Amino acid sequence: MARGPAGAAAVLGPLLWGCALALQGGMLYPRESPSRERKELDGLWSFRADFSDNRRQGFEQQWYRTPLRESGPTLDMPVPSSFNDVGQDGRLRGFVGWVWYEREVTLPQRWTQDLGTRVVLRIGSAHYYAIVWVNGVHVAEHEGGHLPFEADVSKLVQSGPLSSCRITIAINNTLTPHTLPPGTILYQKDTSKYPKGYFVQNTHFDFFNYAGLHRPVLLYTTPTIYIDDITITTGMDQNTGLVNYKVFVQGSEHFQLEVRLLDEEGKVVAQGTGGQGQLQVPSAYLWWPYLMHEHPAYLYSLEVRLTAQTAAGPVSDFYALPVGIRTVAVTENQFLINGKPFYFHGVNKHEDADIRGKGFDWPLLVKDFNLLRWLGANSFRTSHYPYAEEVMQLCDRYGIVVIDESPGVGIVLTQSYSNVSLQHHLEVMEELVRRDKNHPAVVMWSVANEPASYLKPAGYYFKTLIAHTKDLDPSRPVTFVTNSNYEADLGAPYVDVICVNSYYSWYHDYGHMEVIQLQLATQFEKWYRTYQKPIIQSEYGAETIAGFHQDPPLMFSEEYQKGLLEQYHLVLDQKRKEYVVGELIWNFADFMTDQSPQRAMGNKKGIFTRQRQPKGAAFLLRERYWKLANETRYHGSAVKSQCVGNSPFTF
Ligand code: GCB
Repeated sequence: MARGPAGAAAVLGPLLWGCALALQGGMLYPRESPSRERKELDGLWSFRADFSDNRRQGFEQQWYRTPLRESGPTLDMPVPSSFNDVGQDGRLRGFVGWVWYEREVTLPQRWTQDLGTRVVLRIGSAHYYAIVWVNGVHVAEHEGGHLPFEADVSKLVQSGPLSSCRITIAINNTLTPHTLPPGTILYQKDTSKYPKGYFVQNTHFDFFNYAGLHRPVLLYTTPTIYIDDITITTGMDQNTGLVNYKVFVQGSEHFQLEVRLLDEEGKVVAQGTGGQGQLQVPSAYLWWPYLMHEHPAYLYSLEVRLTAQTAAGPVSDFYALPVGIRTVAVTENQFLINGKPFYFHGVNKHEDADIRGKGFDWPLLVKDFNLLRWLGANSFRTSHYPYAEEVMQLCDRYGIVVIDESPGVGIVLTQSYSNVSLQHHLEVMEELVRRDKNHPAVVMWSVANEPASYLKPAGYYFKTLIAHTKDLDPSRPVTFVTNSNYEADLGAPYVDVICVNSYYSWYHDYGHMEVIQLQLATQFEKWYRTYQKPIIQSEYGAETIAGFHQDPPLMFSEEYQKGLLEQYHLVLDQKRKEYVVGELIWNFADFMTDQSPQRAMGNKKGIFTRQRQPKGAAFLLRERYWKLANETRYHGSAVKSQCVGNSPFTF
């Protein structure tokens, strides 16, 4: 990578606050600007699943070489969407192996003829392993189903007379002990019971392994000398907001950079030059969580302008990044945002809905945020993998605080603690931090959910993983979510906040709500006594079939869900006065899982149905969350009186 004139420390290179990353380049969200264009490729793609016995026919016959329709029959497949639930072929729903997507794109003439234009293909997420060709030429490979990746395709689209290009993406959803999440393929060899070659995919997590192109695919342009990445951290000095920036440039060593910070009215409040610096904003408006302040989620805009001289003439690139000024800190018994105690009253979610599976969908997303705000939820955890970038953007805009979780769910096999697995997990954290580091809504990283953290190698694994994550981003606390016993947990010594899941009177002592208070209080006391760290009840809940009623309550009825929640709340109300800093219900909505005798068409612990209709518990939680909001709201003086943010989401 090149270095700019602003000084070696200033810019460039895969360095984020001093820790060597394996990753090359940035992953800025593609935004339109005077120097950048976008072309969305959502819609219908051609599709074929490779049902051959070894699932490799597509490679043997090189399906990427010619249009997919020439190598066999194709289906219409919507993008973004999971492929599993859109068809009528039962074999496709549970398909394991390679599927092939293809799309022909017509490009604007300037993109194919102007050699000063860089054309980039960006895939928001392809679950799980993806190989990409453009016009039959291999351009990218990516492992991991929840984070974006890109390929510079300029040379390919600018090399011939064609004004169109053919994009082929092969995706494999197989999970192995070394993928994240891990899984195993079980071959059944007993031919008296199973047909020849029979295998199934086993996983150790509780959601359906939907697959396909789950998030937007697009082409975008930049100039050939371009802003590759920006890293922001923020702070406060009395009333002055501090915005530390680093800008990373690619394509030349000779350029100038100007940065300007604009408030919500478009007024410039600070400016600077060079690839690194600190902007000072007198009387800054802080980014506050929803319901913590009258004007939550105040966002400035950091405008970065790059100019360079080339033999062909001047080049400029322009990128605008939303910036929220806020601080995060953790004490022995508090979680602080802008120096004030913050109590998480929120949910755990899934990216999950009828038909589209994990496919990104704007109406669904906006509905979910409207429900969160109705509920009085101020936060959620991205259980159990990173969510779409557009979700994180809405969190920034609405003030919904996020615990950003990696796909490290179901790490229970010894093999999944090997060096190969750890290396991949480290890389995933690098990709996640690179993508989400600038979101003010993200206040903590979660490296995993319910790993077998009592296994011997777990101590080294989590020590390394958490240390690396802190090196990548010293500005945020790090956790992982545990369900193990406080004294057996080998990862807990390394986390900043204890996040603990428990299901009293559901998976244990089922039907006996009378034990909840005692068991929950004991849980909190033991964890706190051992570690003296703030605790979040990161999951609790009960399976509930909407419309099942039983009084006195029985399991699976709406009354039982409410009753169980109420028992938890009694203890949470005591312990939040001491060191409990949050409660996240499991789950926001019902969601699809693998088929099993324990699951009736998926997990039904939602307080909303999968179609986002409330169960009785949603009203109970709504009353509680609004009460908590009114109790914990910050009635600050200085900052409050200066805030003029125009966010409509006041209360
Ligand atoms: C858990 C898991 C979550 C499951 C949930 C349940 O502890 O973290 O993924 O869905 O329990 O309902 O069993």
